[in-house]
Amino acid sequence: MTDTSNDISVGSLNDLQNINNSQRLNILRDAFQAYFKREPTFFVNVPGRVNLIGEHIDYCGYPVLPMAVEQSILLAAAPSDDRILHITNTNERYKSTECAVDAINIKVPENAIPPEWYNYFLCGVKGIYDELPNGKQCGMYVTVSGNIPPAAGLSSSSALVSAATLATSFVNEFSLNKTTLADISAKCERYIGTQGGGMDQAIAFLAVEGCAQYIEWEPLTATSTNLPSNAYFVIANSLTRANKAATSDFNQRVIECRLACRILAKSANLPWRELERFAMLQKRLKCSLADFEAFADRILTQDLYSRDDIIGVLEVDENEFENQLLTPNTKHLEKFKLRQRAMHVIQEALRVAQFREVATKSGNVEDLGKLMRESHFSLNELYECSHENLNRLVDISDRFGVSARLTGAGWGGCIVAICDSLESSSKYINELKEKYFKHSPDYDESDADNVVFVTNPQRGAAIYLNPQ
Ligand code: ADP
Ligand code: NG1
Repeated sequence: MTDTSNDISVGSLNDLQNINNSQRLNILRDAFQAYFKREPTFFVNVPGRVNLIGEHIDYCGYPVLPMAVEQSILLAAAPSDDRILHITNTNERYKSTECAVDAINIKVPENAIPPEWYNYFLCGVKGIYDELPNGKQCGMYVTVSGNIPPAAGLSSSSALVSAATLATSFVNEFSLNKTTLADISAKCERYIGTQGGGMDQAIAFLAVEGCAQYIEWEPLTATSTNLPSNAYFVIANSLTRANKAATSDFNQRVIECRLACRILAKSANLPWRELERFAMLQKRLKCSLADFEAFADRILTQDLYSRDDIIGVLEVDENEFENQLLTPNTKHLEKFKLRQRAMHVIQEALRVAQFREVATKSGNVEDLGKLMRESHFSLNELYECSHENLNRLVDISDRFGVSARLTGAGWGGCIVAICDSLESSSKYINELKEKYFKHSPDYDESDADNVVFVTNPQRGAAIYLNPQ
């Protein structure tokens, strides 16, 4: 079933049984009934995603190419008339909580401690409440069941935020289309502290079964992109977790890109305070990506910029620098790598364009693999967001003749690899098991299919009604 309309699809429980294993659905339903002593009135399913190429460029305004994966956040819900959010999880590692609708307080993490899981849910709720007139917010009973590996670059957090946004809009009878929900979900996930670009929430809502999506910004659009029929994408989880909200690594990269962009804009005599995304600046300069790269290469000459260097170039005072140009969790930074980050972003944007061209024209898997390999190299060297375990997985793949790259934010998490047949993908998976997973203390063979697997593009978020 393809769903290309901008309206959220509302299906039946039968439809949901077809896309989810019934055991998972039964466990969720039983958990909801046992906890709340009532039936859920509806379910929401939101997929995780794998980004094929275009890493760390969404927040710079450049297009990306993700697809939705089979793993999802599935939740059961019903409206409550006590104006309280009752939030539970089928996994007992995630503690239950309650929160009055007018007392939502999202806890932004400090000192490398990841936020409690329900803060992501509350981000989504708040995102919708912000749009509703005061006093109109309805409460909800919710039980969440997730099987996207958390903190692994497959976007478990955004699937959770997006599921909360969708469930909250539904119980409040506040009908929104997919692009609006994706925009709201991207904005409200920033309440957790990370300055993401919107790719995860966009694919969560706009994914179409059977194809990847070419996602562009301002305005948000998703164009279905067919992948070569002999291309098989394998995801392998390094089993190294990286919670993005617990450290300043992610926001540091966002800030470095914004500062680099502002310095380029100032050097071009443009109103640099209005220009924080490379793509906006490139548009203002009316130049090609290749010319923009040459411009950045000419202006951003230092390997390392100090605070004083940047303050001097931008002619701002310490106060404006710290309070307008940094985020709360990047105020401590002393050194910035502007040149390297800019080069990665512009070159990665070029690779996305080339990947899309190859995918839709010649369909040559080897050429696609080469671009993925270059992407990983750049993420490791210029963007410094890889991890030794991701590099090991990519090296093992390379030696086996398979191209792979880290996917998602990095610093741990998953790689995505491209194989040219189903047979070669299963040989490759065996190779990874032999050379990597069997040596990993965190590998549980009984869970192998969730750790290293072939993935196919799935549909986006949907609501499923439970007949009463
Ligand atoms: P990812 O790359 O998976 O999006 P993040 O670090 O951004 O990684 O977010 C991971 C966090 O999302 C987890 O630490 C947890 O708080 C939350 N999360 C993910 N999956 C679930 C789930 N099934 N139930 C509850 N919370 C979840
Ligand atoms: P993950 O891997 O889900 O943390 C993050 C950002 C994306 C994008 C990628 C890197 C969030 C919610 N997501 O993804 O917007 O920038 O990193 O390409 O911040």
